[in-house]
This record gives sequence, structure tokens and C-alpha cells, in this order.
Amino acid sequence: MKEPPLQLFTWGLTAILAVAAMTSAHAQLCRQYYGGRITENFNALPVSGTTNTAATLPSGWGFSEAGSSGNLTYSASDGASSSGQTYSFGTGTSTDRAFGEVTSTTVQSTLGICLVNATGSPIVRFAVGYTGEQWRLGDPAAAVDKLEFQYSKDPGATLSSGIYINVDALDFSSPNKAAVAGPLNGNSATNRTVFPPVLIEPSAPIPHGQILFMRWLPVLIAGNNDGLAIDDWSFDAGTPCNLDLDLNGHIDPLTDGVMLMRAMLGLTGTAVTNNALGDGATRTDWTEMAFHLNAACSTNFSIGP
Ligand SMILES: [Ca+2]
Ligand SMILES: [Ca+2]
Ligand SMILES: [Ca+2]
Ligand SMILES: [Ca+2]
Repeated sequence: MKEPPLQLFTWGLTAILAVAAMTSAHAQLCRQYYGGRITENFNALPVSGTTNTAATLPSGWGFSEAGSSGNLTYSASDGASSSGQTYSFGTGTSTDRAFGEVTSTTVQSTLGICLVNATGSPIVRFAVGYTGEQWRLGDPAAAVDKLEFQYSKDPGATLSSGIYINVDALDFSSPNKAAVAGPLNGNSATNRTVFPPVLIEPSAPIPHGQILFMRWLPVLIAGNNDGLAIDDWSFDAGTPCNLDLDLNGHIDPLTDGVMLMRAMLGLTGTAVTNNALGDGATRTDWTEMAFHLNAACSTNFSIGP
């Protein structure tokens, strides 16, 4: 029997326990990564409100507010607010949102996502791209503000603790220090930086079932900080198409093969898996198999019941 799946790991709770001074808001579960390219445009973030909770964040995404005014909520803003806070940035009530922050001496918000490798194969390298958007200039005379990108494959990591590795090529520095202090349109070319996917190769592969965190650390510059956000994020670890559907370590005709054939006939759910799971199966749910096949094997199977 497999040990309890890591998908039950709630990283925000761990962060609260580990670092009492931090206040972490989080999607309840790390997002399962089944292979292929996944993206996030944050356009489902709220367009209003000042006490939005982590429940309104996309799957896997979270934030952790350090500082004396850190809490579990975030605001929608067009960049007009200079307050230290986590933000859903956008113009008015436009649904093109970005996920960002303003740093202050009382709130320093770290943004990030937690994935679980659910591909059935080790992840040996992955590519991360996104667009950095500046939604506010705090002070044109201040230092250049920044979000620092890091990742962690530390099994005990949280958004605010654990061993993280810098990837400087994905650091986002304020592109506009020439405007007057106040809101900026982060969708304008002068206020944004597009980071084409950067290939990252960890020192050791990330095994199936393990977590991978990506985070953007705030920088507290002297004086009023800028409104900095991320948008149009992408992640792609490729990963091989793995026909060991039950993940017992080998591809067998009478188990994996039978299940694949049933799926190709249009069956779903237990109609696929009944009496076809191999000895030592660690993946027994058709839904999990279908997510991987569709993400990494160019199939279009019905996920089904
Ligand atoms: Ca907050
Ligand atoms: Ca967006
Ligand atoms: Ca800052
Ligand atoms: Ca197998």
C-alpha cells in the first residue's frame, strides 16, 4: 500500500505552525501536476473587495504575509493604494487580473504555487515563464523594487520556509521608475516585463509524489514600495508518456494494457480499472490515470465518473 498521498498536504497550515510570525493564506491543496504545459492568467481573481480569502485563488496558489499587519486576506486594486498588502491588480473591474503585492514595513507578502508531481515519472527539468507587471510606482526617487523568484523541491518546504534555490533570470525588477508616484497600468508595455520560459534543472530529479514550490519573494526597499505582480504564468516539465497506468513499476499487457484498451473503447471509472490493477498498484483511480494520459500522451480520454 502506498503511503498517504502528498495531495493531502496543506502547506499553509504547516507554514503557520512553523513560523508563528507569518500569516499564510493558501489554496487548501497543492495542485496535482499530471504532465505537459499548464498556465495561469489569474483572471478569476476578484475584481473588488478588501478581505478576499485564499479560497478565491487558483488551485495551488497562495500567499504568506509577514509583518505586524500580515493577515489571511487580500484586496482588489488598480494600483491606487500605497498600503502594504497582497493584491488582485487590474484596471477598474476589468477581469484581466494579476496576482501581486505592495511591500511595507508592516506587510511583506510572498506569492507562490505548490505543485505535486503526479506524472508517474521523475521531473528532471522544467520551464517557467510569466509576465511581471508593475501596477504602482511608489516613489520615483527610491531604489528599484523587485520580486525575487525561487523554487524548492525540499519535501518539507512551505511558502515561507525550507530550502529554496534562486533563479535570478526570473527576478522581476520594476520596469518604470520614471512616472510620477501613483497607479500604473501593468498591461502597458512600459510597465511590464515578459519572461519567456526559462529552463530549470534541479540538482536531482523530483520524484513522483513530491512537491515543488515556486515563489516570488518581496523586497522591502526604503520608502514607498511599488505594486508588483505576476501574470500569464506557465509551467512545463514535459514528462514522458508513462503507460504504467497503475504505477506498480512496470507496464504489463494484462493490467495496464487492458485498462488502456478499455479506455480506448470509451469506458471510464471502475469500468476501466475493475480486475485490471496490477500487484503493487499505487495508482488505482481512472481519473488520475486519465489526467496523466491526456497531459502527457496526446490522448483525449473522457475523465468520466
Ligand atoms: Ca493581507
Ligand atoms: Ca491576467
Ligand atoms: Ca517591494
Ligand atoms: Ca503496471
